[in-house]
Amino acid sequence: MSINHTDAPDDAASGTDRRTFLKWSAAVGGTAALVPVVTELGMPGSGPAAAAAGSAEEATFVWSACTVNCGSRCPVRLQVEDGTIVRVLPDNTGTNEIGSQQVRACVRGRSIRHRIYNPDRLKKPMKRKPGTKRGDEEWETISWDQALDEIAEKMKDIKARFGNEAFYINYGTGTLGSVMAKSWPPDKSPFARLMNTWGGYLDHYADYSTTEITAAYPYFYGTWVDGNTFDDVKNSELQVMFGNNPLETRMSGGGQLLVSQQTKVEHGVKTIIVDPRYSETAALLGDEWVPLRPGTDAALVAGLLHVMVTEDLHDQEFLDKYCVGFDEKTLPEGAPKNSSYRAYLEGKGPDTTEKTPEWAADITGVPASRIRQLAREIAGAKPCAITQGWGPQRHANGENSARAIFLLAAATGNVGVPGGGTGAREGAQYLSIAEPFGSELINPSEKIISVFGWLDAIQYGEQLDTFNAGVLRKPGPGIRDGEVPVDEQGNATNIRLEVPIKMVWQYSGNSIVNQTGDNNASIKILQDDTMCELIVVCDIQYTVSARYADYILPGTSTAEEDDIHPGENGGPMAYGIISSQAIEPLYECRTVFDICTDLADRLGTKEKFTGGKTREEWLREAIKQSREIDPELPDYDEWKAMGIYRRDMGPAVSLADFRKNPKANPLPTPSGKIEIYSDRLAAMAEKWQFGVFHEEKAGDRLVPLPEYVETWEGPLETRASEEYPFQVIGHHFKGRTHSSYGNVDWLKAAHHQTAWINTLDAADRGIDNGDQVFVYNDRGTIKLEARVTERVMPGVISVPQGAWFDPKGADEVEPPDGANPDHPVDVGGNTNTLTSLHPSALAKGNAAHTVAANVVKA
Ligand SMILES: Nc1nc2c(c(=O)[nH]1)N[C@H]1C(S)=C(S)[C@@H](COP(=O)(O)OP(=O)(O)OC[C@H]3O[C@@H](n4cnc5c(=O)[nH]c(N)nc54)[C@H](O)[C@@H]3O)O[C@H]1N2
Ligand SMILES: Nc1nc2c(c(=O)[nH]1)N[C@H]1C(S)=C(S)[C@@H](COP(=O)(O)OP(=O)(O)OC[C@H]3O[C@@H](n4cnc5c(=O)[nH]c(N)nc54)[C@H](O)[C@@H]3O)O[C@H]1N2
Ligand code: SF4
Ligand SMILES: [Mo]
Repeated sequence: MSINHTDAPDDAASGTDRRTFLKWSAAVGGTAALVPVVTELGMPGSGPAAAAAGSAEEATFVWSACTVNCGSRCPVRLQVEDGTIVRVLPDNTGTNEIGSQQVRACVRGRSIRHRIYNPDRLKKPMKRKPGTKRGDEEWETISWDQALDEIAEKMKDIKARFGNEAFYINYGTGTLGSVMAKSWPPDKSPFARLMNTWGGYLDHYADYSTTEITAAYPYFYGTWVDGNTFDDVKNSELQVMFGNNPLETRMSGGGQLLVSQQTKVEHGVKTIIVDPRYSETAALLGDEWVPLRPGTDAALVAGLLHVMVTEDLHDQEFLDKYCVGFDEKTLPEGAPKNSSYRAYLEGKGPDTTEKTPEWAADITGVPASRIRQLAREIAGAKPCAITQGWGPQRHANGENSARAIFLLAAATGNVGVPGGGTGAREGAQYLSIAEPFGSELINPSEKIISVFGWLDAIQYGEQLDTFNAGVLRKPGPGIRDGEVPVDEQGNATNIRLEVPIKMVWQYSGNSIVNQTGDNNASIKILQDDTMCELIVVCDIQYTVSARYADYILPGTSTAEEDDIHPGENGGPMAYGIISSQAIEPLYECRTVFDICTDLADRLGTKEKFTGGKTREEWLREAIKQSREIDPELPDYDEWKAMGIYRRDMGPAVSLADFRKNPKANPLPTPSGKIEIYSDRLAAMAEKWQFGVFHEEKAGDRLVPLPEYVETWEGPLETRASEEYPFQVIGHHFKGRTHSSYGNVDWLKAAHHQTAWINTLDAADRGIDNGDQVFVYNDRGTIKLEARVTERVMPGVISVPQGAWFDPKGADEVEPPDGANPDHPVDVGGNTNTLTSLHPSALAKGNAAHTVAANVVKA
């Protein structure tokens, strides 16, 4: 077998001997500096020549990968000495050219050794001590046999009393970049396969990244569509990015960071960033920054289109031919008079307000003169690349922000042409990698809940239905992701849950507490173990979520197993990585495949679960099946020896076929066209119920147009509030991938957790850069360092999301005057101590960037 590492143990499966155990203990016990660290600055040669020539050097390294969910995917070369990883090096193959680019790991991947050998690594199975509460953190260390016996018994009992839809796989993306260790999508994960052998489970739709936009898509484009790839911006006259920050959120050297930046360097296309924050992308790619209040993109778009329509700068021909509902004449049959977008702009709609630039300026904070200038510039640039990141949609009105930005691309005729785009996030090319292990067995349960609805499903179970909580049917023939099913007359149909969630399985995710929303409220729901009876966390670190588990199962990291990793977001370059096991599993850690196999054994479905294959045989089967679809792919052994395989597939222009011939290539909307006015949303608005599980608030309504909807804790509410006058957003941050890498010493030292606050706001409150501040609202209080900066607009605070929740009682840290004294102070500075469990209107999604709060000096 031609694998390229000589140091990986031959007896990898045989467990831990005492000698290597001691070495690991030294490496993780806060004494990592004892491990020889070779300087990583003098990088060995790069490029294809070095790769071909450097076989002696190569033999020292094992190809592994960073699999966390940062929207990129990187190979790392691990130098292993005597069973220990001593050094981490990035990809040294590929070139500097877009299309064959070197996929260099970012600062996080380069510090992966500190995550693998972290003092927080889980070592043995643990059980919550009887008589203690979830979160008390009193544990008994138990054997694997005891853990799996007890979990299996409890599962059988829950199944007997409630059936299979009482089992839920919680959101978790820590290993979404793998095939056999896959944590997302949940239906392709090993525990899903196990549940599919045993009667199924309750699944969820969408994800915490994109809930609102996922629900918006069916009602605009009919289905998910990407934007054009970033390299296609070379064909643009202008690039406008709404809340899109690839330089921080796609940080692989082979990812969109490289593609967007290199395209800018080579072609110099003017780039405008619309973001409340002067992001890394604004700093390094942008020529101009347009700061706006969070959650107001739809108002800005209305102001821009008002100017364009008034000055006849928009693309009326495109709207007439390809779209429904911009004008009265293209409204669907039965739509009320004055329900078109034009009527909305002109103030003829129900709100009777003209959407002048002055109107938009008041809401967005962007001056009217700037809106006029921007409208003329965007309309005059033929073509213009308009993209959005997912910050604008992770809001209480995010479905509408997403549709509004799509609309801007459509109304300027930029959809489906080179240099243009759909207004969605940039696209990328992918290899087709088959995943037979994850996709072969089907979940018999048809019902799915919103990814954010699981805490409601624990509390209210059988009361949840389509209209009050967004319970949907699994996508399949005729049902698109995120879409409400309709009957033969086209009316939305209602689906109801039958039982509450009784078991939560959390694998490779930190979304029990920390990543979901409202930490204090979530904990309260979870601490009542008569509701959710069983919580099992399988991870590699003792995470915040693990604190609230009943059983903790220590898993293996990517370095401790072989796997396949489909590449992500390489722009025109598709790629994939096959990683090799570099070290033996640490402590008593086991692969999730082995864990689920032994659990399946106890549930009587082992044969079905393994399908008669070992983990490695499944990996080989995946590549074998992939090669049946795409014979050019290397075979398993060849690929494993190379580590990374790449292919230049060229730029992608989204919806080019539709643009060329809309009759032959209709969109999957009922009209076959782009639906600016959605009659399905109009019909659903009549049936949708609010206020059943969460108090009804401003913004709880469905609207057929992509209009601006003012919401709870939106810009107008905060502006008028003395109690909570700030809008708090939580950007994705280079110091972590969510909470992953959040416990790495190097990264914590390099990237402090800070609250960004504008210089003027700070001066008003006597806050200096580096001061400790409290940020609080009625749901919670965080304490962290202030970063006083002009890089965030006044009235907005940005706290990087994903920090580890670290609550301290009043005896340790006294909360500030005005804060809710019932809550502890989170000195970790986790954004979800402040966010709400109130879902967005259509998606029932996490409105993570919609938060009102106050800030005071500590
Ligand atoms: N306030 C706020 N909240 C948010 C967001 C926001 O913008 N604001 N963003 C949301 C988004 S977009 C997302 S995607 C979610 C992400 O939420 P999660 O998917 O929960 O992400 P992580 O916190 O990274 O959790 C990943 C877990 O995987 C584990 N892991 C990492 N590597 C390995 C491995 O090799 N093996 C195993 N077995 N486990 C591993 C890590 O230890 C970690 O506990 O957060 C959401 N939460
Ligand atoms: N380094 C790093 N990279 C990551 C992640 C990470 O945790 N760390 N997470 C990954 C994951 S899972 C995801 S889903 C993506 C997330 O990618 P995004 O969702 O695009 O990231 P965010 O930081 O939430 O938002 C992007 C930008 O939108 C801005 N923004 C917030 N609200 C608004 C608004 O209302 N309007 C406008 N115009 N802008 C707004 C923010 O200031 C931010 O600069 O990132 C991925 N990449
Ligand atoms: S965090 Fe993302 S960009 Fe950084 S090394 Fe890992 S996969 Fe690559
Ligand atoms: Mo995400």
